[in-house]
Amino acid sequence: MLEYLVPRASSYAADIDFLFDLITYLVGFWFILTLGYFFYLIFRYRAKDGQKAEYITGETHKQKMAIEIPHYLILVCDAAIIVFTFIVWTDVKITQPEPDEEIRIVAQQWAWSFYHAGPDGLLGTDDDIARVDELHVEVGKTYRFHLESTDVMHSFSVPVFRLKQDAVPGRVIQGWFKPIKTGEWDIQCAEMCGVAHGIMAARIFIEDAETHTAWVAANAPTMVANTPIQDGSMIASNLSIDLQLKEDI
Ligand SMILES: [Cu+2]
Repeated sequence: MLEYLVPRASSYAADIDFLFDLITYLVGFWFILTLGYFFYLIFRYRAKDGQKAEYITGETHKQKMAIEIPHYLILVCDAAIIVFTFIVWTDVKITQPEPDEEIRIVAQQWAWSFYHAGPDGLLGTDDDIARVDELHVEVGKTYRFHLESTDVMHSFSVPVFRLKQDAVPGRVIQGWFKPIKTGEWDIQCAEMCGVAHGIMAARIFIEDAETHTAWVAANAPTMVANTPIQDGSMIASNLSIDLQLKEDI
């Protein structure tokens, strides 16, 4: 159902959806069972002609068991959720697979700057392609991103990836994703970051190898600044910025 509402476009999207499903089914099962039992008891022990509604103290062995057995079963369900969450968390957030390419993402009030590696496939070189609110990636490649913020806390959210990562001023946070489906999708800021937070959106373009290579070739900067910019207000580390970004801003 989640896939029907929001497609899965990353290698780990199905794992995240599995956790949502697991929690929904387990909580839903106990919710229906508990309320069903609750209303059954209300009906069963209600007041009738010549008989008062029964008051149960819950002190007999049988009554205690009716509480304790479901209690322990729910703890088992909790443990299952924790185990599966730990496995998925380790895969998505702890393990950092060897990337095919790297991307630098800079959040600011209220836009996203994306620095693509360019034709040489290396980030931080003169042929990097910088774009505002536009991220281009190739399907099937593993990407490591370096996420920064220049002002307040933001959150890099790509719903089709089931990816959400806070951007924290003063830190460079690494993460990864592997797109598995071509298309054009939303990127959102998922952290209240000021008056224009609601319109801090961008687009991700997941392209096949041919389209992506053509995009890189067509957009690689011809004139670049040779000296890394040291201005800490916009660029937190010593990566170069091309002229295209200045035009875009
Ligand atoms: Cu934001």
